[in-house]
Amino acid sequence: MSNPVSYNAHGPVAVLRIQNPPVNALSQAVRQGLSEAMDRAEADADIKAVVIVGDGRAFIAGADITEFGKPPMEPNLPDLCSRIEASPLLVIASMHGVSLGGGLEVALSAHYRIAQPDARVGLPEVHLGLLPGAGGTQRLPRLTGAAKGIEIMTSGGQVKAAAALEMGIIDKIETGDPQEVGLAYATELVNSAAPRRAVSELAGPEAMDWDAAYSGAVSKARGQNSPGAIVRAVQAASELPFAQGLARERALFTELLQGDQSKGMIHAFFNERAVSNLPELKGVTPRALNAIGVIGGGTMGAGIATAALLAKMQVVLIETGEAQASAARGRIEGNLQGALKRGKISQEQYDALTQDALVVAIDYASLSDVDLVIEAVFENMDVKKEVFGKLDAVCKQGAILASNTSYLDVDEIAAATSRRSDVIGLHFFSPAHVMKLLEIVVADKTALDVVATSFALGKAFGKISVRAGVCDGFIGNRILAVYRTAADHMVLDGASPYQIDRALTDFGFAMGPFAVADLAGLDIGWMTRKRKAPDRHADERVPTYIDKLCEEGHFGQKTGEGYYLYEKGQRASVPNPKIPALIAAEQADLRITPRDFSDEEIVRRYMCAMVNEAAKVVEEGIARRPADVDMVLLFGYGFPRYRGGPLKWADLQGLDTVLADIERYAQEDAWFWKPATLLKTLVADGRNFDDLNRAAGK
Ligand code: T1G
Repeated sequence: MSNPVSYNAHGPVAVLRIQNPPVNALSQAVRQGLSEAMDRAEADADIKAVVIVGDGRAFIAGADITEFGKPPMEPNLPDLCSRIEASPLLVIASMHGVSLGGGLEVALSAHYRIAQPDARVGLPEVHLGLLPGAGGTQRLPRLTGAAKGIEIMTSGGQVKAAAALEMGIIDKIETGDPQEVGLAYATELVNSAAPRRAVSELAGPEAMDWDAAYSGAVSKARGQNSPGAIVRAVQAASELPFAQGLARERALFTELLQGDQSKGMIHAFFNERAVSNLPELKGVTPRALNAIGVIGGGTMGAGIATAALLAKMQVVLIETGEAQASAARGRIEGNLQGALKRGKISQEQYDALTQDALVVAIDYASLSDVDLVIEAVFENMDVKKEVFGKLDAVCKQGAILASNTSYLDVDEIAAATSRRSDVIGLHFFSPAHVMKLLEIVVADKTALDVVATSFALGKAFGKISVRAGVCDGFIGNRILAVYRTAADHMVLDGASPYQIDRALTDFGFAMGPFAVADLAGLDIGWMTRKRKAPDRHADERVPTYIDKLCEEGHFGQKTGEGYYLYEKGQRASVPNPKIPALIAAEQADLRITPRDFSDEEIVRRYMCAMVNEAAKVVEEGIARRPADVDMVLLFGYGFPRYRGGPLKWADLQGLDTVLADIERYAQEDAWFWKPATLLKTLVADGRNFDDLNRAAGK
């Protein structure tokens, strides 16, 4: 392995250039290279200053996350930072692109920091379930003050150069080649006999009400540990001498690194990237994607059209009539107004998108030149087949025909066309221009370049795209149906929907299953139960108490009444007093004597049902890898990121304990709790889901 840190003396200034593509992560070789280069500079009497600069697109993106979980390798980053800071030479960091995590910590251990105007700095360790572990919690607040330092570290956000200059994180902004800019600054400092400025020698940050800050961070963190730990580390910076504060930081960092939450979040970090890297697509060229057709301008269609417009594509949206077309345009403009308000687009971009890029029509002939069409009409197979037949007739050769169906058989839809290899499923989640998840449903005959084009579309839309096979509900909705049923079974057996919702939000879900049902619309579950009724197995327990509410026309938030009552426009969660009686009536019909459930049992059953069905989804090849299921649940179903996803959670619990519980539950209900074969095989072999992820490769 060649040394990733080059050393070049320019008069009295030594340039240390890090070359570790793609983002100059601080691997062991980089750390060692920096340490040796500092030794070399200090051994040369002619050298008065050192410039540290990154090659390529970034200064340094942080510690090398691939090293986490492996035995630590010297030199460790905190010691390297202290070593750099202690140098008798002037040390200058010349920053460009991103300087994140350990990268900013290296820069903070320098004596001066200069940056390009478009450079960004940050300490995003909180997104990995960690805190800055190389002095960041001690040095940053010495420059920014405690409150600002806590805000930067608990948000994990990136700070633009101008703001960083304002806060004192950097000393100067200069446009130019980062190495030249760094050299010029170093020369200026040497010539002016500028003093060494060790940040660690600055006074600690001001005191504050640390317990209030701590509980504030904890309450916002929804169960994640690192924000609270960050506050305690900054408190140490304020109350202890630097060395002791550093030791406190190290202890807090080590505790987080050894905990499950950082394992879950690092799993999420790597797999949200890996999930779209399908080996079978290597070398496959996607088709052109300049103009997109959308069929249907309801919430989903308008959201998809918005996502395409924001991805700088031409959009032709088809509706059934002038009034519907006008309403669809209104929805899209409303979505874009939101993007305008959030600063994602400028006014002139808004005008260009709505006046030039978007065409809303009622004649399918307008689609004759689009590269790909996404159908987002009513979830009815006959309607979809009719639409695809018309698309097949008007779209150009090579145009891709995609359905946004959330559960219907894409093979059957494809069969309604003469171009089955050009048909695919693109399952967006509402609102389609906001939700990150896109399930790419690959049908039997779908061509590989159509799959590649769909992943290219997902990337252009900024989505986390996951490959799914064809089955009822694909990956996410199929698993949702099962863990939702587990919750319904617990209601019939005695747990209240409100206790279940609370137990699961305490576990880390954004919302519990009954609040989600109210949000999505109780009519959806009602229609699904009616649709599946003909195929229902005799042993299947299907609660029907909520259907009584649907028969009265109460569908949740959209009608103001569901499991909860919603004052006009409120999202208040006031339990609906009708529900307990409906449950009691069904329990009486089924001669069930309700029993108590602990929150722990509720979470355990809910998670075991999710893991069991997820294992079946992997076993059947509907999902390519266990990590793909994890990404679906994280990005489409509000699963807590710091748990990494249901199958990562199961690995961390121990698959043998999960299987043991499922087998115990199966004694009550053998049909619902039939253990997944894959789960039994993994336990028998002493393997886990991550072993399957590694075997499937990137
Ligand atoms: N370590 C290892 N690999 C990394 C990496 C890192 N820190 N950052 C990115 N990569 C890989 C990534 O997996 C992908 O690989 C490729 O680089 C391009 O990334 C002690 C403990 C820097 C803003 O959390 O936020 O320092 O998929 O696709 O969209 O206190 O990557 O190509 O094989 O994301 O242009 C703190 C994490 C670490 C920054 C670039 N730092 N990275 O985004 O490209 S912990 C971070 C990012 C730490 C110290 C603590 C982004 C990016 P592949 P990409 P991008």
